This record gives sequence, C-alpha cells and structure tokens, in this order.
Amino acid sequence: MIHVERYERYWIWLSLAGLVIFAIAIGVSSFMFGIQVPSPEALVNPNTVAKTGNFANPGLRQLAPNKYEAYIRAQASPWKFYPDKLEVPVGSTVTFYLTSADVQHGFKLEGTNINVMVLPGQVTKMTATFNQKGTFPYVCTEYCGVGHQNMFGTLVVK
Ligand SMILES: [Cu+2]
Repeated sequence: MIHVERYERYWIWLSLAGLVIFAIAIGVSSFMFGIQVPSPEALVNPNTVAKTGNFANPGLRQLAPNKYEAYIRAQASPWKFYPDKLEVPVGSTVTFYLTSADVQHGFKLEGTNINVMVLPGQVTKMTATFNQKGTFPYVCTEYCGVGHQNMFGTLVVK
C-alpha cells in the first residue's frame, strides 16, 4: 500500500467531494430548472436562408391553442432580428428556431433561461413557456459588427 501524506489525503477527498457536488449541481439544474442544450436542430444554407424556407418568412406560427413556433433570422448589415417584434397570449409555449444569414450572433431572451449562440448554417431550437404578462426584450449577445448594438427585439405576452 502506498503511503499518502495526511494533507495529501485531505486534498484528494476534497477534490472528489468537489466532483460529486458539481455532478449534483448539473443534475439539479437539468431536471429542476429545465436547462436545455441548444443542439443543432437542422442545417441550412446561410446564403439562401433569407430567400427560401421558413427563415425567409420569419415570425410566429400557431400550432395549437397556446402553442407557437417562432422562426427568427439574425442578420448583419442591416443589423437586425427578423422579426424584431413578437406577440403571444399569456400561457403560451413558444419554440424558437434561430439561425443567422451571415456571421455569428447571439440571442438572449430576458426573463427566460434562453441565451444561445446563433450560427450561420445551423438552426438552434429552444422552448419557453410564458405564464406571466409582460415585455421580454431579446438582444444579440455576440459582437457581430459595427451595428451590433442595434440588434434587439421584444416579445410581448398579453
Ligand atoms: Cu451582435
């Protein structure tokens, strides 16, 4: 048996305890706080995404009462989210599909746990339920050029 110095042993146990605590934290955040992994939902051609398909005609689509999907295209020059205004009734569940027509953008929706990268060529999918009335601003969180600060929009829940 290898002799391990007493303080060395304490540090080993402390590191193992740290791993267990982090594993528990990941489990709790995944199952209790609904952490979603914005896995690449689909691939699109960034050169044609503004001309054909769902992102060429972005916006809300109602799937069922209180169930919507929102296609949002992020674009630089002019720096804008298409659309930059969404409106849903209270109690709605909205699935967001996001892509970029050019460079890397971000999408953070205030008041929810949605904060994702929006990449050219990839579709990011996230879902949120809105049980309270209010205005939820969304902003670009990745520096994407000189007009980056103009990239924002609002989701209104009424
Ligand atoms: Cu930006």
